[in-house]
Amino acid sequence: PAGKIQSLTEEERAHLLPLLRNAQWVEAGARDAIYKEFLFKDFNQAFGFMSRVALQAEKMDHHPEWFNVYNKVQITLSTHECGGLSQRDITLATFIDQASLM
Ligand code: H2B
Repeated sequence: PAGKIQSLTEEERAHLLPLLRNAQWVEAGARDAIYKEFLFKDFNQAFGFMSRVALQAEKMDHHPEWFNVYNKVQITLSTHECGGLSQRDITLATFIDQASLM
């Protein structure tokens, strides 16, 4: 990947975090990260979702931290390279929300 990944600026956060909160993403406790829980009908639906996200994560070279039990998927997004939230997390969160509706 070309260039250093920058953490979101205060201005970007002020704009983006309310939009993410509207979509049920929350700031993840002590870390500069965002978190959301997804519930599906069953494991098959949950794993189909995870498969779509996994393919996109590989394309982006940006990967979720996630935990799955049956129909529940808990996801945390942050960028290791900048030690916090970057535009990549916002892009992946937007994809994940779309993928959860398919
Ligand atoms: N995923 C996330 N969420 N943050 C990163 O900083 C990151 C990643 N870096 N996936 C990538 C892979 C890096 O480790 C590899 C070597 O490109």
